[in-house]
Amino acid sequence: MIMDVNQIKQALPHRYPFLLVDRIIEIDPGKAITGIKNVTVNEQFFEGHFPGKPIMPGVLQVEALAQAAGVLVTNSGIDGNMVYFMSMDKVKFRKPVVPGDRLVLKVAVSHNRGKVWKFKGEAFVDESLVSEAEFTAMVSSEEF
Ligand code: BDE
Repeated sequence: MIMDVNQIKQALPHRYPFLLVDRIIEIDPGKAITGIKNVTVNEQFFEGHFPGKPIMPGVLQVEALAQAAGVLVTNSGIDGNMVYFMSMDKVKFRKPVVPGDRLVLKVAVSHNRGKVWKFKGEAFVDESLVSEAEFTAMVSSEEF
């Protein structure tokens, strides 16, 4: 394990019920990161999505990928930075994610020119790709 949840909370401002990364298991600083989100039956969103048919919202899977990207930026040797997500493209939700699934969040930097960073994110359960997205963030120490 590279980062536990307390270390992740030092890197990200997100908190319950919106912190969606439990653990970081691999980092290639400035290049790639692998995080884990353990999906439990007790997730607040399962109350409403959907009653009697718990499925993790795909938009929260891409949020989890974006959070993992945020941790990657904070581990890239530039400190005091904020990460502002600006766009997502080529988003695909391929399989339902259900209670008990272990989401493996893989994010790689695909472009980094100054403040503009682009990422490719893929979420897996076991060996299956369940969702994916490309997304862009502005990295800056200034307020947006
Ligand atoms: C979601 C994302 C990617 N691939 C498949 C799915 C999926 O199976 N969604 N299913 C939603 C769903 C919602 C309700 Br309400 C329902 O009664 C049932 Br039967 C469903 O499959």
